[in-house]
Amino acid sequence: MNRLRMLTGGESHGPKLTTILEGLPAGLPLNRASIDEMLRRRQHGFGRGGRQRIEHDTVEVTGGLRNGRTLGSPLVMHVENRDWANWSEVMDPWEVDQSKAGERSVTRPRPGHADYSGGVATDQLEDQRNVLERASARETAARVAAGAVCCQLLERFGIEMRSAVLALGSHTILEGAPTWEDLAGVDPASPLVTPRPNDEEPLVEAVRSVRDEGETLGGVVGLVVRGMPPGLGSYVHWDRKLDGCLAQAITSIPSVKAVALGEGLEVSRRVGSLAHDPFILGENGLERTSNYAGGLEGGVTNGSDLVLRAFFKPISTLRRGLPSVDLETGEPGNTVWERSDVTAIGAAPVILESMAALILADALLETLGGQAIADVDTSWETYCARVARWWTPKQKFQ
Ligand code: EPS
Repeated sequence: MNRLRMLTGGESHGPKLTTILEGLPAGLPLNRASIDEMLRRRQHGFGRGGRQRIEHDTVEVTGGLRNGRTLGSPLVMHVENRDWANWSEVMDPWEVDQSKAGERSVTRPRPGHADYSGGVATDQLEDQRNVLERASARETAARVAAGAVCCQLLERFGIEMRSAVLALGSHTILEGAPTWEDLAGVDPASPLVTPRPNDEEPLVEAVRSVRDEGETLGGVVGLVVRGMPPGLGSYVHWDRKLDGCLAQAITSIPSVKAVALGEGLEVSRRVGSLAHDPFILGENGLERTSNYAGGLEGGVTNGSDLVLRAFFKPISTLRRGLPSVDLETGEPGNTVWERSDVTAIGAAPVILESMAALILADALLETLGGQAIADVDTSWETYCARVARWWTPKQKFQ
């Protein structure tokens, strides 16, 4: 990212998670309820573990904001870990209660988690809790706080998002890349946040059945962004191409093992004439008869809806355990289960929105420049005027 920087800190069972988001223009009004609403959506979903009954994630801001407007200084946000109260003796930053630490220590790495690989990297294999506390997907709460802020910046310029669970395990609700209209029916309060809330019962049943077997499930999540102007990103350098930046941000979400841009998976099996999006001159300027590219060509937005899918592996903490080796004794043994989600797929749509919003807000600010929101607004008007012959914004900002 060239304009924004996001850093998160904190462990899953530490006192709190912290996000620092730097590079926002000064004077941007922020709505606290919208941030809390996205944090609430991240806690949602049928199949989540007991932790979500303990936590009530809300944002606390300690820097970079005054009277509801950004100051241009780093925005510092926190999300409290209520579960800290149950872990303070073994997670104390200065002095861990050694009589209790042993029963919480982890010596058999869970396949699929960072326990082994992260333990090797940081020489912490003797107690992999030192790794898993940070590698836990709880960290996504800190990302969602930043993503929610970025969404508010994008909304100012008429850029909106829709996201949903498209598949859970082998149950597919929506095949292929979603369109904006496909995701119109999403009810964020439905058990599994699919585009067809009335058809979710078999999915709920699937979660119940794998839960009874001590198993876990992953799935596919789709995102459509409407209102992105053409010309954001760059075709010039590999590390500035927007498709590459989005793919990096999205594959960094815990459990994501693949990402598809537009109909990237499907077009790989077609001939060229059925894989690209013809231009036509329509009523609203330059239009396309399809959107296989998912709004990105050459690493640059093309004015079509931005479409992507993320593929989540099943949660790697299984109640039934997975074969492992105790690295202290060298003895084989199954992984230990404490508590975990059967599936966290219900949380995935808002996490996907958040990471995409971060990258897209960065791209927008890079193109528009400006340290004051008034200058960003002026630059937006100039930009829209320049591309007006080809593209019209969905809505004008106030
Ligand atoms: C999570 C909190 C964690 C896990 C889950 C996500 O809490 P705990 O470890 O206390 O149960 O439920 O983390 C993982 C899925 C993972 O693989 O680490 C949360 O708040 O999202």
